[in-house]
Amino acid sequence: MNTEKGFIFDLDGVIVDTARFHYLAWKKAAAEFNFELTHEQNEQLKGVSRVDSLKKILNWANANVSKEKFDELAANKNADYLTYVEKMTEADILPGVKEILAEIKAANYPIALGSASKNAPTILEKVGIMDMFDAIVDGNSVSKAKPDPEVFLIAAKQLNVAPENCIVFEDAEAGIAAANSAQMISIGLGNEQNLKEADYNFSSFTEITFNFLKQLQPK
Ligand code: B16
Ligand code: MG
Repeated sequence: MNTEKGFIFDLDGVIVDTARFHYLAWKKAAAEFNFELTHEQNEQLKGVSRVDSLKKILNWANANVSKEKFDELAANKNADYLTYVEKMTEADILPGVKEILAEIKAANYPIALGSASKNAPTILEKVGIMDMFDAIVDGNSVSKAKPDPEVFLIAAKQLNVAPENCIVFEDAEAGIAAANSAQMISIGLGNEQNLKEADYNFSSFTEITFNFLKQLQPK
């Protein structure tokens, strides 16, 4: 393995577009306490853990629920979300992702997943790219959510690559903040306006060449 560099991929919004499924499922959950979740609010839930997402929604709704109801809302939301995940296939992988993963792998650099999602392994299996990853660090293995750098630091450790030599792909502001505070090279994917703190910005993997990634140096 060439540990001069390591590559860490976020999942939702980077490898697959599951934000729309989260939105549909949260919308249904919020309707239970008569709150209409907007698209703009959903944007703020990107990269945020399930529990913290529900806390934010309840806060926006000015709603208070018991611990039991909170757990029930979160469980129902996840069950609903999984009905969408169940239908995912390889075709749901975002453009350019498989190509870049293959090039990184062919050059023998290690690859990790660094996601807030507890459903990450299920999703990677569904879309058929689990075997591309040397390490999976997800919502099941971290105690501190992004923007804390924990998820990416654990990933770097598992890849046996120094944090400053890791390159992180992220679509969320909290994820870019986490990568920067881990001293890693951050690449923002998607709306540049929301990801101003990223070291580099691209709208999609189809714009990123392997040569560009290969020449990146620690900041
Ligand atoms: P789950 P990422 C994040 O994944 C999503 O962006 C966020 O919207 C979601 O609430 C979170 O995972 C938790 O997901 O309910 O599946 O555990 O972008 O960090 O890959
Ligand atoms: Mg994301």
